[in-house]
Amino acid sequence: MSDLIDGPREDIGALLGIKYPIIQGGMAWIADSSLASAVSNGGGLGVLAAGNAPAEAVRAEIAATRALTERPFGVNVMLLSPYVDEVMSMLCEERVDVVITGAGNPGKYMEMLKAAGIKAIPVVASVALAVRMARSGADAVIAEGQEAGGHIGESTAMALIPQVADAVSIPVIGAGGIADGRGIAAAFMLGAKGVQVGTRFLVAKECTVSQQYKDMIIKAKDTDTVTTGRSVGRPVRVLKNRMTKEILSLEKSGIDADAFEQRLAGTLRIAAKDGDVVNGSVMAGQIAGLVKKEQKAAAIIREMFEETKEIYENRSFICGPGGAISGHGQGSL
Ligand code: TUI
Repeated sequence: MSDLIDGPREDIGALLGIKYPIIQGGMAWIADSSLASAVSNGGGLGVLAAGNAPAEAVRAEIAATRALTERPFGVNVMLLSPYVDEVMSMLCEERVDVVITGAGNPGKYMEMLKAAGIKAIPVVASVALAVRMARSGADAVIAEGQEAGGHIGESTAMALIPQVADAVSIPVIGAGGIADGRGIAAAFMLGAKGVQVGTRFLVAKECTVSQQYKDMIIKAKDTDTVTTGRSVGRPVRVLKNRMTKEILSLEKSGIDADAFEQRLAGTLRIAAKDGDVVNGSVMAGQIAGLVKKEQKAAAIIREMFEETKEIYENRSFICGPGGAISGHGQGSL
């Protein structure tokens, strides 16, 4: 089969030096050299998570990834990290290919990233931030809907992606709720030129997250995620468990932001690394219910784009005889 649909691949493929227009979510405590190199070797853009790690720990992970792949990969910088300044300086020294930012406005780092020749791709949750980022030199933006796992904004992907696509002329990458070819095709239809996928890669064979975390994703159904932290302005989507029950009840009783952060500290690590998915934060997107098995990262990518291609080739938009049910291939109305 030919590789893909021409338009979307050309833009993001040329920009990032990848075959498939797919970026792996840079999930804190999870996205390491094993997962990132597997995704890059599979033709997508693998991404390391800097999370809350100090610069030297991230530098070591970059070296480990470079030993495992010759293809481009990125680093996700979580802007709430206490180490964000030193991590950004180190990334410029290392001249990584791509920096993706999340959970904030990376405006003050844009100039140094550009000067180091690094592609800067902020995650945005609003049109306003997308426009500001485009003006300050971002190479693309990731428009992430609140279907996503982890730290989220308010808008859904369905509403956010087309509005961001209309507002900026740089490429828009869709994210939030995408785990198969239907999600990719939908994001393209909304104006995205590529996608970012997190939850599906959590169950990649090369993903080193705890087996308990993977099993919880595989067993999840559509209604199994919940958003904690809305009351303190830090909304985070996670799978429901004993910990989220307690957190939500603390929020109902009016816990303040500092006490809330203290209660949550370390909970992602214990789920991701120690496998305690009862007391830990099992961050995952609403699409977890669609994710049913472990597969190699390269197989996930191939399968998703085979599905996308199939949808593109068989599209038709009219019901009834001569339309969607019997028609195929032409895409005409
Ligand atoms: O960053 C993420 N997702 C994350 S980071 C993370 S680590 C963490 N651990 C514990 C508590 C909190 C975080 C887990 N998941 N996604 C990217 C993302 N960024 N989604 C939404 C946003 C976003 C939201 C608002 C970006 C910018 C923004 O507004 C900034 C502004 O100033 O306008």
